[in-house]
Amino acid sequence: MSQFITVQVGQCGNQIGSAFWPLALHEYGIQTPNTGMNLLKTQRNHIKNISDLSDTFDSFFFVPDNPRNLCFKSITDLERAKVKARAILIDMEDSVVGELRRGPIRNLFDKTCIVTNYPGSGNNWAVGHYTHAMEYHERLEDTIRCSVEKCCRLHGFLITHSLGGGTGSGLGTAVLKLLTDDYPTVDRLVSCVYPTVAQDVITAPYNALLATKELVEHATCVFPIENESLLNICNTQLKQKNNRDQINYNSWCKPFQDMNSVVVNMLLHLTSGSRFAGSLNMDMNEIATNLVAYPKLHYIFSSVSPLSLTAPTMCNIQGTKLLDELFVNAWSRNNQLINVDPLQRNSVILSAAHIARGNCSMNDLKRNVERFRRKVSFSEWSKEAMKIGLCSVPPPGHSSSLLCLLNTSSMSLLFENLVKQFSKLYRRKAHVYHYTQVRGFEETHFLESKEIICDLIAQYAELESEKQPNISRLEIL
Ligand SMILES: Nc1nc2c(ncn2[C@@H]2O[C@H](COP(=O)(O)OP(=O)(O)OP(=O)(O)O)[C@@H](O)[C@H]2O)c(=O)[nH]1
Ligand SMILES: [Mg+2]
Repeated sequence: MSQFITVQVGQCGNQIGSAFWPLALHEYGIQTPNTGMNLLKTQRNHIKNISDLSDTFDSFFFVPDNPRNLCFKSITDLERAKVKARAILIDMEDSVVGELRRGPIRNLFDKTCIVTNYPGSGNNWAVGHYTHAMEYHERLEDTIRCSVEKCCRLHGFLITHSLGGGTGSGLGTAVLKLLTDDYPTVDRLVSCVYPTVAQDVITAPYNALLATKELVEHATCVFPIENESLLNICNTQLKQKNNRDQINYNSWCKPFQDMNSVVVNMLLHLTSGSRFAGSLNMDMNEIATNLVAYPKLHYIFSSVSPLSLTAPTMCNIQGTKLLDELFVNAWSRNNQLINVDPLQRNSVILSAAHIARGNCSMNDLKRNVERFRRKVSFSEWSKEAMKIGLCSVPPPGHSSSLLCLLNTSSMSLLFENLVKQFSKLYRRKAHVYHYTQVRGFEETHFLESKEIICDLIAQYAELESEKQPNISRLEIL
């Protein structure tokens, strides 16, 4: 089984990490205190079917001496065996990482894999990318090397961060560059949170634009997430629970814990085929090869079904109709982690993947994939470009689930909005001096970044213009 090292950077990256580790443990039937997740019995039943747990557990966790016949049921068992998460925690302020350090899973983190400072990067990409990256370069290199040395089948780095602030976006992309230089053959899989249009960080358009240029140049695959989409998901879930009157989340009142759980479920699903055995599993290395046709067009749309927030409730999906509904939901706007529309008239799909977990047969997958093919337009050369995966172990609390991944030209909208928000600020050179006074940063960085993103927009437009006319309609005529 492949191994992954998660690199969580900045407040958002570490808050996603705080949600990630309890849920990851839960996937292996291990309960963590104070998480409200009590579905161990059902999950243990699945785990019983996994022939070699030590192998699958090894993907996210380092077990010294890796004894045979592992039987971890609680955090205490893990502590006794000195198990450590394959995680690197980086933040230039200490609050979120400090909470993890004091929390119930504190002993899961190797102290040498924590890099913090005070008081942060002040929402300034340049401070994170130059000032902190220069100061911490050696320390970061050593920390990463120590984690890599504990892996024997390292497949990828899983990077989580936001692009709106200074540390996640600036230092996060400096770490990405470092990984490219030091480990060019190891995948760099990035899940990054794009800020909402109603900004909670005024300089977010600058930070997001500068970081996006780095992601385009250095990541293997990017799974962009928009806070606006996460908010919609949370509000829809609330509506379904009839709690609507009590709270209505908006850009100013964000339920980060719930929002982050949606991201974590996507990441756990994404890596499930590399962590659990199964003849129809889709490994992470297949994802990059199959979904990325051109190196820079590596932004991948994702949507998941069913959606679950902090505490999953057992949801047993059985029968063809309900399984088909799982697919319909995954294709609906309500379940998308990013607000672009792959079904819109002009957009083309360059490649697609459907990964199912749990109680879903090959026939179910094939039937639904055919339905999907009729709904969307593929580019002329990618009509058959549909990858499917089937992992036998479902996520905790569900009997089956689905992740839909698309490389779609509709991603262009994300970049167009980014350029629009950036230009609004940059036209008046507002806040620019904060960046130019940072050693290493040149004002030309802004326009270079914009140019690279505009080039992506042009590439997507070219692919859309190559779209073939609808042959079946012409034949009827
Ligand atoms: N989804 C999600 N978004 C978050 C979370 N925390 C912060 N954000 C968003 O991330 C952006 C701010 O980035 P942060 O991660 O707080 O900043 P940072 O990387 O710590 O950088 P500095 O604080 O400037 O050093 C804003 O758009 C926030 O709405 C979180 O836990 N989840
Ligand atoms: Mg911060």
